[in-house]
Amino acid sequence: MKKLALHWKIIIGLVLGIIWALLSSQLGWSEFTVNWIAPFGTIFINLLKLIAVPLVLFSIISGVANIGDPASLGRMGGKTLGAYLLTTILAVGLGLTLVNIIKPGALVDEQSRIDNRISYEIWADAEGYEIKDGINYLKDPAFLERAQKISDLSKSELQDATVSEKMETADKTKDAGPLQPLVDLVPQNFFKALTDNGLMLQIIFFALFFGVCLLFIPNEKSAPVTKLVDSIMEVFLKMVDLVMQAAPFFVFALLAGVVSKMAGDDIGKVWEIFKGLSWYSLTVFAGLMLMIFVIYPLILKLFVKQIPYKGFFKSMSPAQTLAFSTSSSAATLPVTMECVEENLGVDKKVTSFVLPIGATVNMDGTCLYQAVAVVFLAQLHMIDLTLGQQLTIVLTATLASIGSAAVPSAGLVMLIIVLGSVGLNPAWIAIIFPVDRILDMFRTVVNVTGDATVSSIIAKGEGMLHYKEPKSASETFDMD
Ligand code: DAS
Repeated sequence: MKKLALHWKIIIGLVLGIIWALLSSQLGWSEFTVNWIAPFGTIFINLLKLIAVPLVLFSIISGVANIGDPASLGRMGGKTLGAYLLTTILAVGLGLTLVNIIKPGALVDEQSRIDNRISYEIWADAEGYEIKDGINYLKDPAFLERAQKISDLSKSELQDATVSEKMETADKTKDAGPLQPLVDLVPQNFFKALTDNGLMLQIIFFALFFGVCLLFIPNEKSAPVTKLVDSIMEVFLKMVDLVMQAAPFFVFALLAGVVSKMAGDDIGKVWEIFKGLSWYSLTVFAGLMLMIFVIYPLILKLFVKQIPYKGFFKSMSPAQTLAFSTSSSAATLPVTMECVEENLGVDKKVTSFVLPIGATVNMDGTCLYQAVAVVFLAQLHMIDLTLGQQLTIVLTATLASIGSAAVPSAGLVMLIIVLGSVGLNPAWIAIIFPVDRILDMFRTVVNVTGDATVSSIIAKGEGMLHYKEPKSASETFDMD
C-alpha cells in the first residue's frame, strides 16, 4: 500500500485524539487522559519550539548575511513590513465588518444583556472609565431595582482578587501605551530573550542586527561565520524532520488532552458552553475562512500571477495542518519554510528573512479574532462602541497581534490590552475562554497562510520566485 503522506497521518492522529477524549469523558477516563496522554502533546510542542527558537535566530542571520549587498536588505525589509502591515489592517477591517453585520453578541436574550450592561456600568463607574455610548441604565429609575440586585453581585465580584488583579494588569498595560510593543522590541539581555519564548520579537531584532553587521564587515572575515551559520541551520532542519516523523502520535496526545481538559467528565457542560458561544465562534470562523479562501488568493492573483489557486493550497497544506494541530506559528515555522521554499519555489534568501519575522509580527488571524472578540463582548453587554473606539481597536489589535508571541493562546492574552484600550472589562476574556483553543487552531492557520502569501509577493518583486506546478502529490514537500 502506498505510504500515506505524513499530513494525512497527522489528521488521523488529530481525529482519533478528539474521539478518544469524547469517549473518555463518557467513560470517566478524563483523569487518565489528562495525566497520562496529554503530557506527550506538551512534549511535542516543547520539542518544536525548542527547535524553532534557534532556527529563527540562525535562519534570519543566514538570510540577512546571504543577501549580499546591504542595499537590497533595506528594499526587502521595507517591502516586507509594509506588506505585513497591509494584510493585518485588512484582517482587522474584515473582522470589524463581520461582527458589526452579524452582531453575535446581540443574538443573546435581551434580559441577560441588560443585566450585563448594568454590571458593566457599575464596573466602569468603579474604575472611572467614561461611558461613551450615552446610555446609562444606572440613572434610569426603571432599572434601579435590577441594578440594586446586580450591584450586590458585581460588588462582591469586584472584591474578588482575581478580577482586581486583572484590572491591575489591564491598568499597567493601559499605562504602557500603544507603542509598548515597539519599545519591547529591543532586548536588554540577549540570553534572557533566548530563554523566554514570549520574547521572540527580541530574538528577531538581535538576529537582524547581527546579520546586518555581518554584511558590513569584510567578506574574508564574514564568510566563515556565514558558512558556520548555514551548517548549524541544516542541523536544526534535520531535527524538525525527525520530530515530524513522530507527529501523528504527538498530535493524537495533544488533541486528546485539549478536549479532555475542556470536557472533564461532563460532556453536557461542554455542549452548553459551545451553544452559548456558537454565534461568536461562527463569526470568527467566517472571517478566518474568508481570509484563507478569498482574500489571500485575491492578493496572489493581483500580485503573483504564476501561483494557481489549487497549487497554493496543495503547497501549503502540510504547514497549515501543523499550524492547526499545534496552534503555534513558531512551532510550525520550520515546516512553513520548507513548504514555501520547496513547493512554492520561493528563494531561501527571501524565506529565511521574511518568514521568521512573519511568524511573530504578522498575525492576521489573531488580529481579526481580537477585533471580533472585543465587539462581541461589547454587544453582549449592550455597549455600542463609537467609531473612534472601533478605530482604536484597529490600532491596538494590530499592535497587539504584532506583540503576540507565536505560541498557543498568545492572542487571548493580548486581548486584555485591546479590551482595556476601549474601556471594557479585561476580566471578560473568561467568557470566550472555553472556545479559544479551538479558534486558536484556525487563526494560526491564517497567520501561517498570510506569511506564505507575503513571502510569495516579496519573492516575485525580488525576482526570486521559481514556482513550478508539482506533477504529482509525491512531488510536493509533505514532510516524508
Ligand atoms: N497561536 C498564535 C500563533 O502561533 C496565534 C494566537 O494565539 O492568536 O500564531
